[in-house]
Amino acid sequence: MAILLLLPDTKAEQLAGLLNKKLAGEDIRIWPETGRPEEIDVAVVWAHPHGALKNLPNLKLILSYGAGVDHIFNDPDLPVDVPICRFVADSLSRQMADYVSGVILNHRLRLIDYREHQAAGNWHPWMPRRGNKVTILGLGQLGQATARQLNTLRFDVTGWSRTAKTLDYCHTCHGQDMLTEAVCEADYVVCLLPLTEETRGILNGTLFSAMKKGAYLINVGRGDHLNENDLLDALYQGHLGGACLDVFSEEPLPSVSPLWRHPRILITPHIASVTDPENLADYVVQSFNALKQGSSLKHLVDRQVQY
Ligand code: NDP
Ligand code: OXD
Repeated sequence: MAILLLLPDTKAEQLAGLLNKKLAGEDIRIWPETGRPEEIDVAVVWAHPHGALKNLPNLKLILSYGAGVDHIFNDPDLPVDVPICRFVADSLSRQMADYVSGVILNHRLRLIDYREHQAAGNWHPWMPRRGNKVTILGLGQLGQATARQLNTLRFDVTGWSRTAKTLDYCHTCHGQDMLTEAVCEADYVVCLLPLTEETRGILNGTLFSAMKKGAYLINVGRGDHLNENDLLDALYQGHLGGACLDVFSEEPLPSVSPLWRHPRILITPHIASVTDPENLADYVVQSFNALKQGSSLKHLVDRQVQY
């Protein structure tokens, strides 16, 4: 059984080093040094070259290097019957909850505004912003961890999902019919949805009009959830108060993008929650062993709904 790593940058070498220790004696290969394609059973992928998986005739499992799997479904030649599993870890949930809480507290306390005042030597105290209602679009692994943390910080949290849920730390609603209701009273709207056919472009002018004047948007889902021009319009018209964006349709964000220079947009380079290679290696080992032993795989993706 061989594991093929199809990962960008230095991720493949790093993961191969860890797997060679944790799975001593197993056959770990780094794309494009595939060797005999029929020997590959497992592929660990992040934004892999399209078509690369279809040439692996005995592939039994595709593992995503991250929580999102939209990069896998983007491949028009994705093998149709190979199970896909995605990375789920406490470290990812914790980082995301910290990031979103940090952005909200930063905005609420106006820390960025004070930094500008500091540069001008301007002593000017403000009261913290009052709004404490947060709506999280997406109540999965990351959305729930974020909702739980914001609840402990005494925010009033609402979560929106595809299917109904009852949670003791946030109000819940679900389905397209309840989207307006979910966002209309929020001071902060956080997108923690997976990118699917249903969610692409969901952060658009219609949603922004349903949001309260002055509300703040945080997009940590995917760049293609957001219509950037609609966001710029909503900010220009003074309807939205500001936005924090961690993900973009094109990454790195091109230097010509007007988002870079907007005074009410905070940009971070897709770092809200980063895969820890050590945790990921443990997950690959666990999945590889489950496959070998014929036991059930964890964090299987439902191809019907694409997450
Ligand atoms: P999960 O699959 O655990 O949760 C997805 C949530 O979205 C679920 O609550 C699901 O509803 C909901 N959802 C899906 N489709 C719809 C829909 N059409 N309408 C309403 N709700 C919907 O994902 P994670 O929480 O693990 O991750 C979410 C996303 O975060 C990833 O897909 C990725 O894009 C992004 N991400 C970003 C990172 C960053 O650094 N910026 C890092 C990691 C992930 P239900 O519960 O009913 O199924
Ligand atoms: C992920 C990401 O999906 O880093 O894990 O965006």
